[in-house]
Amino acid sequence: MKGFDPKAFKKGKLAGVLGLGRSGQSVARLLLKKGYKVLGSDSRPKAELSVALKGLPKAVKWEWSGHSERLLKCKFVVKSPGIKPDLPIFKLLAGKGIPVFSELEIALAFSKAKAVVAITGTNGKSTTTQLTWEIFKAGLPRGRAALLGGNIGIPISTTAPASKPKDVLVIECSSYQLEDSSYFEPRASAILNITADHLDHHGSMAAYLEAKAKVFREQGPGDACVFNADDPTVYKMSRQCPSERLYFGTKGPQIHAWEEKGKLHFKLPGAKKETVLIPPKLPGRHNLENAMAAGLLALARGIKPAAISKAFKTFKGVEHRIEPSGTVRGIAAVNDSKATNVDSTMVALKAFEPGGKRLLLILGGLHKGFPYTPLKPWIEKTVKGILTIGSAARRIEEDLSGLVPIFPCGTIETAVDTGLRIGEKGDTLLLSPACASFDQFRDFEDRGRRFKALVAAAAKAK
Ligand code: UMA
Ligand code: ADP
Repeated sequence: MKGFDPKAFKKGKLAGVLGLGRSGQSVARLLLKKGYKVLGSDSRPKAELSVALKGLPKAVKWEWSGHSERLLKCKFVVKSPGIKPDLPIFKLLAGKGIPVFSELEIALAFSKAKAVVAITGTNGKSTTTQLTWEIFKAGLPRGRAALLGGNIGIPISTTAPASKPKDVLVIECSSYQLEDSSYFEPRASAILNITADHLDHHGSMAAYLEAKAKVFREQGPGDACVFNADDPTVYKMSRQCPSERLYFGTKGPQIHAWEEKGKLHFKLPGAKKETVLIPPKLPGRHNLENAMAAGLLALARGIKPAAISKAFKTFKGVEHRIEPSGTVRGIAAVNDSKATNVDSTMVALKAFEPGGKRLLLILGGLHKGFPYTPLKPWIEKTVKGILTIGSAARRIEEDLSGLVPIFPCGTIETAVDTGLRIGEKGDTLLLSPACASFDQFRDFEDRGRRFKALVAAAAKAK
């Protein structure tokens, strides 16, 4: 089936919504508005869910503490991205021939705007999506809007249905959302990088890669996909891409965006001249890559270089991504709470390499199953002390022992306190934990805000 077709499912029929988090609630509202009866289903207990669903229209019926066979009465079901695909309910639904769609597919089926720009990758999605959105906002002619949504935290089923036909949807796509989509055809897309992540959800690296590839699988002539040529996995994948391939990376004959002496150069296939732009003022090579990807997406859709340049100039980055968070007694605090895997922490350490060995690094949280040893060379170059927190602490201490002093702190409160106590003027206290946050915090945003609040309190108290 080519995605969700509203004509195939008449109004008044029962639609199931599996998972009533942000995307589930948003899509439930949308389906209700479009005339369907809606049955929501969530694994949380009744008491907790009642609070979470307070604002949901009464017409949306819901069940709690699991997904029952009531769902088999539905004509179709929408799956929330975080729900694992191997739950028994999916077998039962398949057995009855009840199709399961992603929230993304439902949102796009009811979107008037059909032009989609989609960004995926293991790291850098939110930063690149936000920057791309800002470029399109600056570059689209009057009367055409750029709308932001997806994994960035704004369900696309909230944004897309309000669009006008000539608007552009800029969507951050997670591997979960892509995996769940049977049909997705963005006009322009990007794969920023790929390293092992979320394998507990997808089951294997092959399944993770296949999910990511959906960002270009259904594209055709006139469409484009942007790839990181320096990432061997991404480059290999690009060979399967049926649309125009645009590459960013180290300067070379096949490269359409590269960095040279601090400036970004762009040259699309067939272009006579290079476009040379000053990148956003953000730390690290990774942010140059994000800017190259965003620039290529914009140029591929006909946005003028002046608009890209304007957005580059004003872009301040996204909260919780190597975010400067104040100074206490000459020690700079930096919040990189979004570094939820080893790879993104490595990227942060690389960004601090020019500063030498001045980092006090807070590591830890919920262990994701991968070793911390790949951090070793970067720790040796940039870190003077490690402060561990959370349930992953023991594993981190084992993996990284013998390099630099390690201070087991347990909580973020103790880590900030210790870091500021042992640090000297000119050092940086960096929260870049390489772990998920769920053992001690609601999510990475909660962790980042807590860190910033502790630093602010220490600054006040000094
Ligand atoms: N639930 C069930 N059954 C289960 C498991 C969960 O009913 O077996 C319920 C939970 O009780 C909860 C709901 O499902 O009520 C949660 O659904 P969800 O995990 O799909 O999360 P949402 O709140 O809908 O948020 C999702 C994205 N979350 C995930 O993919 C995990 C958000 O990305 C996204 O911003 C939002 O949709 C809007 O599009 C967050 C994320 O962590 C930021 N993404 C991952 C990442 O970036 O690494 C992929
Ligand atoms: P995502 O949405 O994919 O998680 P973010 O933009 O939120 O990406 O950044 C997540 C983490 O990865 C942050 O710690 C950030 O500093 C780091 N990061 C950002 N861009 C890149 C990149 N291109 N490559 C690797 N890491 C990156």
